[in-house]
Amino acid sequence: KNAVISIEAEPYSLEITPSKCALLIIDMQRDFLEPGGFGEMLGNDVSQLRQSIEPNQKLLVAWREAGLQVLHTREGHRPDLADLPPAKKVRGHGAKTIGDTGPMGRILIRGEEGHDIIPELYPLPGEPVIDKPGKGAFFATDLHAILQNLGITQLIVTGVTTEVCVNTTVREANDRGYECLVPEDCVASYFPVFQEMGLKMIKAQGGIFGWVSHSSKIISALG
Ligand code: TIU
Repeated sequence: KNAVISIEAEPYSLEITPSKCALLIIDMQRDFLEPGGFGEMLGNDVSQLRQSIEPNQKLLVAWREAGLQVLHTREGHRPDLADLPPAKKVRGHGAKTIGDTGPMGRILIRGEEGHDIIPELYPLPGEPVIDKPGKGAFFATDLHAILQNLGITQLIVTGVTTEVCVNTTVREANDRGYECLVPEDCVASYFPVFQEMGLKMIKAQGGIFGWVSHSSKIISALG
């Protein structure tokens, strides 16, 4: 776990120390990935996101088998909505917005069915779950403190959506000194063009925010 391994990536290979590298799975929640949730209510096609489930499962299994650190995040708010900015509550102008009751309970509210992580990627006891009110996983959460306590300096960031919560989190992490690698098959967007551009933005300019790779490259490097 302390031996450095090289993962083939763009714009160039990333050397990781597995004991210092965590798998951070962003917002693989029923509200984003299942019919009847928040994502579909916003007018999106959830099948675009569902393509990332199987690659995430394979990577998660390999990462757990190697005995490495896994963390999960969930976007959502307090049942009393006290942490929901009014500007976010009204966003989208839909008939229903965050906090209203949908087919999977109150939309994006902690403790509701739709807010929870999909069964395919459900956290194991002992894997930290970070509840976040915003798009970035560092804003108003204890993620940075937890990563520091664990001695983590590198992140494999997966989840949804590529251009929103994944990109925001990668930028936040990069500014805090973490090296971030994004496996392209383990992130997804409702919009194919945003998927493509969201990944290009990360790796452009010599890896301005991080590295882009594929789950198969990570799994083979774990060997
Ligand atoms: N997790 C996340 O990306 N939250 C979003 O609201 N994403 C959308 O793309 N809507």
